[in-house]
Amino acid sequence: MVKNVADIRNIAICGHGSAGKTTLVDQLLVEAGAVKGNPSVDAGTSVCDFDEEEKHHKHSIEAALVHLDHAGRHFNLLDTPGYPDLVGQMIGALRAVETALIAVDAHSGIKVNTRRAWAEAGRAGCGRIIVLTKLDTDNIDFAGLVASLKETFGNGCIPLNVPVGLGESISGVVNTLTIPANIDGAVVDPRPIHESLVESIIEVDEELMERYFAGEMPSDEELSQLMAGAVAAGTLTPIVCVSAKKHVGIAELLDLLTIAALPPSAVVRRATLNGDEVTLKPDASAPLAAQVFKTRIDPFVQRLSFLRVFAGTLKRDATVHTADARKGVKLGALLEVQGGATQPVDDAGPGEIVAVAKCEDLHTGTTVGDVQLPPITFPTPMVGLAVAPKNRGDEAKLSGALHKITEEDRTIHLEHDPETKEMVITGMSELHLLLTKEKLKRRDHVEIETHEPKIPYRETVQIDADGSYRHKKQSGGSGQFAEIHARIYPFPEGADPEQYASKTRFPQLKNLHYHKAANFLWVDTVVGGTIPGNFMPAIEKGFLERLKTGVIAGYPVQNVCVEVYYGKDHPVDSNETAFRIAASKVFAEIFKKAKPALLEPVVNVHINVPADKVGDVSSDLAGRRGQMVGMESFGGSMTTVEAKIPLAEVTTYARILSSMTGGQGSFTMEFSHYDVVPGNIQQEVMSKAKLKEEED
Ligand SMILES: Nc1nc2c(ncn2[C@@H]2O[C@H](COP(=O)(O)OP(=O)(O)O)[C@@H](O)[C@H]2O)c(=O)[nH]1
Ligand SMILES: [Mg+2]
Repeated sequence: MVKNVADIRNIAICGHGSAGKTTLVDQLLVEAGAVKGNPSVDAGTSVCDFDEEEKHHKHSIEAALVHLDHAGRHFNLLDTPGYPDLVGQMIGALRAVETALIAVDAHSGIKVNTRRAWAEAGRAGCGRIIVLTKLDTDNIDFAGLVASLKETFGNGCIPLNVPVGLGESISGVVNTLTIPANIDGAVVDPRPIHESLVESIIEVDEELMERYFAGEMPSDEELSQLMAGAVAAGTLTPIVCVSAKKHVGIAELLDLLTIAALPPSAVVRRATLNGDEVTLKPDASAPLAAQVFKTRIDPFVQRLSFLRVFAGTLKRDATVHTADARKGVKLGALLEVQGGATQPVDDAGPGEIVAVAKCEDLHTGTTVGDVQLPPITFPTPMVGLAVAPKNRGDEAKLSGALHKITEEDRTIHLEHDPETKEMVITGMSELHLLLTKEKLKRRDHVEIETHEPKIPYRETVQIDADGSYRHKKQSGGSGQFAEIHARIYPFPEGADPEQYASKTRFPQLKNLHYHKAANFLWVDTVVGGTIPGNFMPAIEKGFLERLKTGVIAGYPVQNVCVEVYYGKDHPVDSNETAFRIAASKVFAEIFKKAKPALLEPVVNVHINVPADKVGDVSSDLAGRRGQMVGMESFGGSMTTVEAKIPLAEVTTYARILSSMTGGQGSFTMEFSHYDVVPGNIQQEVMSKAKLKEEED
């Protein structure tokens, strides 16, 4: 039997690492009677951190799904890892829920990943609730914390309860919606909070607002009913207080989630059907629309695909339609998931989250049903490592294991470098790659060797140049002959190829060919058939080969335009191979003349550090060719420094930052743009490439 969609609440628990998210979820399960015993992250008995890697590291690595029932509601909770490098797990989880419960450690306050969670939740259209955790720890400035939350995330951030006692002496919480008679020991007065709470809630109901300003107080009942609407609209971001360790505020949090978390119908889900946009109805009898938001590959049950149903009903053993597979996909069993445990179910209706085992046709992002849900966009990883198995003969095993990992983690990319014949894995950071390496060893039993992170440089030109190449070969019977004259130009990023290749620039323009991925344009302005038109495809082939292998240091070429304007052929000896070779050679020839340069990726970094370390961090950044963009402080003792910096300078930044800040700093980075590498560094990269060539 499918569950009543109005009773379902799907919540992702997000926020910075070590904020106490997993401990909180464990305690919510205990409170609701969904699990027995007293699970603990530290003891390795957590319901959510059940994976071997997680037990080993004592923190979450993957998003974990659990469920509980409370006050007539069915809650699905997705506990996500808090490390910025593992943000892919959070992004997938947010697709499956309507509410993000953002954990903020009351002791250390807002951190980089708190803001990331806030932003990603907003992008996913989720309502946001903040939970202040670890209120039993020392040195907590409750009022200051609330003020900094308001400052950072807006005035809608209002406590739904306040602690009674702080630190060791915390003994409970006092509700600010229904204020009890006895408020002794509350760390701040709940009454003024009540007022702003009421005002933020009634903002979503005009009639109530009129009554309120006419002097009539809405009832607590009325306010409770509107609360989820206010969270959905963003006029209210409830702040709820807990100490999971002391099990304080847990029952109250469950009650508050019951009224403040969004039901599935509160988030409008759009999809496309045959190119038209449609709105999905969370109706069990509607056509099926579900999406895989996470894939887990388990040593025992093998592949588990986690699906969120948005419309219609998913049935066990059904054959379903997916956009990627041409034929129907047979599903097999449906599983209800409680951490590491699963239980078969017959069906899953709108709002529900289930897993499907061993279905190779389902991948993270796959839509199940006739419609197409928007893809889940994961950040592009930037830090690469060349990998090889430690034991010769493990190549196939390694390649299989790596494919599994890229299925599970969309922020790990895998490439074969055609140049070096190496396998390169790219991840979010050095730490992320290290976790991957450990997983390969422990789970898949393959040990790997890695080389220094590889920077994805690009080659380009900075001025125009002109040149020619004659390919001539006499071998036995027929020979080979082709001659090409060409010019090269820097082709700006974002330029429109049609506009660029105008008749004013190229009066004899016959044809243009544009390759978007490399931003490469080439034009044919040959007059009088000095190169017969039928060789043009071979010339293009030669260019494209050269584009991939580069000219000066073995990196792909981008942002150039080549004009082929003259040539010669031979009635017998000219053939496609000859023109292909000549094209590749003339390309290298003119490229070298055109002031070639290396381009390097530059990343945007947000670095969160204790305020007294800002000086150290910024002078270190300057030494790494970094450019400060700004600085922000959100109350508390932490400051966020924003900078642009070449990727090559930050491949091991996690380690550097940690030693500079005694482990208190954290950072996120994302790709910004490509920029020209300074001359001395270019020389270094080029001579390394040369050495490599000589070795081979
Ligand atoms: N003092 C205190 N410690 C806590 C509390 N909640 C969690 N912790 C500890 O903080 C550490 C990180 O907790 P965990 O739940 O794994 O955090 P997560 O990374 O946000 O999932 C563990 O050592 C927990 O025992 C709390 O309420 N009070
Ligand atoms: Mg955790």
